[in-house]
Amino acid sequence: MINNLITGIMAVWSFFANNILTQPAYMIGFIVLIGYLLEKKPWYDSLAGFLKATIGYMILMVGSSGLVNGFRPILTGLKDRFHLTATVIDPYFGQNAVTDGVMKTFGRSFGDVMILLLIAFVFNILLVRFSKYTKLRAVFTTGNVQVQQAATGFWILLFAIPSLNRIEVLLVMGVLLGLYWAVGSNMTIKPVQELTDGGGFAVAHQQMFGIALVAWLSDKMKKSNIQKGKRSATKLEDVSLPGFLRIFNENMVATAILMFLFFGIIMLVLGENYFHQVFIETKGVSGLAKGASFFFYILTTSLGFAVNLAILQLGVRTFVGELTESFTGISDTILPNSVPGIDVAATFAFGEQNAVTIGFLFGALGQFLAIGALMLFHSPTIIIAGFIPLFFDNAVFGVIANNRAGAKAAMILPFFSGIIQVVGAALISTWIGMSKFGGYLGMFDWDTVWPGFTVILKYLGYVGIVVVALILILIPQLQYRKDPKNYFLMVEDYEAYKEKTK
Ligand code: ASC
Repeated sequence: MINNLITGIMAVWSFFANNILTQPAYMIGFIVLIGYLLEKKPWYDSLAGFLKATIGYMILMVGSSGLVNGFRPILTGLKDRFHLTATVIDPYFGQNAVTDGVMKTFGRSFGDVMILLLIAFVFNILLVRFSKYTKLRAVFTTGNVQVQQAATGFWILLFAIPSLNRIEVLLVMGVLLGLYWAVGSNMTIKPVQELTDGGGFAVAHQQMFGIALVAWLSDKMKKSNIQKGKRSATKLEDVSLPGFLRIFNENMVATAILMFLFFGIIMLVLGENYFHQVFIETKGVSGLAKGASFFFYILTTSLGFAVNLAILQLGVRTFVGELTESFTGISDTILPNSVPGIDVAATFAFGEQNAVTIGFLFGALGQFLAIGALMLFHSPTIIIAGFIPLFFDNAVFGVIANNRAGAKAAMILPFFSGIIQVVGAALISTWIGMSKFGGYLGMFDWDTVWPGFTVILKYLGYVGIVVVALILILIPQLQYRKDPKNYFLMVEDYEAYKEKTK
């Protein structure tokens, strides 16, 4: 009887997880639908909202996967072209490395992802349901990255405390991940609300502590500028370029020129022949056909960056309004004082567009310097820059830094982030033994915060689990204590919040 019940629950959950949770477009669509139904909107308006939100999110994914599919092969091409044994930092490579290596390394297989997601997701919702005590205000809805994080978290836990049995691993990881999702996305609320002028969402992705850190450092930079008697720092949008450089003020033009230079150089280094080879290997799906112009191939590829960015932003504009409006249905009833946490790419439609490009390029500069240093010092693990950490982490850091402290911060902070990503990923992936399997998740929090947790778990064992959980539980309490009066107002009514904190 009980067994049947559990099987039934798991079947329903698997259906939900496979078709909705890990397909964030539907996840966001259904959140909008439920929100409108709770607001008692007519069914046809609710349906329209569901469709608009789902389609908008799908458009966002077209842009974001267009970027990833177009530019990931160019970066990983460096590995093939120069026959390097290297670890690629990319969430999908990281997930494959777990699938491939976890049996060989620990004699375990990772078959319980869905159960782990269930525990973590439900725990996240409960933490927000009891926001009065937990001070947590955001629900993580980005299912595609939840799976990647669950896989890497599974590896980290087995590495740190190998004596845990199957059920214990699931429970411990479920609680720690659920806490990380709730606490991390909660930390992004203030910078994201300020960036979007009350957009009513948080970031639920892989650089949430990074966003909070960048916001904090930007504010420090701004303050020290003001103390030094300078006016507040110039934002990218206010930089007035002289003469012909004016064309860089136009975001599409700036992106096109900068990406042409950036990817043009890398593609020249890879060489025309390399792309002919790709053409043959992929049976013409990508790469350069014999006889076609290499110059125009480079141009088309580079312009594709601006194209995909524009698509991505259109997607965000399509769904964000629906999400903001409908979510009050949820935050007025079942989850008071809450916002949805969504894909980081949503932030790229706000603030200064050139900050996206600047963040990416300065992150790349930092990463390439750090990779050069790894080679110079004969590091046992060489890292290959993956497009996803390079772009999605550093672009949001650029946007947030520019929004709070201006152009200089939008260059300096992503630059250091690039260095940290490479060094952090090299250290952690070597230590826990993932580098051997060719990939590591490599996003900012997983190069900084999670390595820190790994040290605690490895050296304190069971006590370490409690310590990590306590650290996470404490963070929102400290945030709350800094401004108890406005802490919840910031998500309940942003206009009123602005009035009161002016
Ligand atoms: C990730 C990941 C992706 C992208 C995408 C960005 O971490 O796994 O597919 O970033 O979410 O829009």
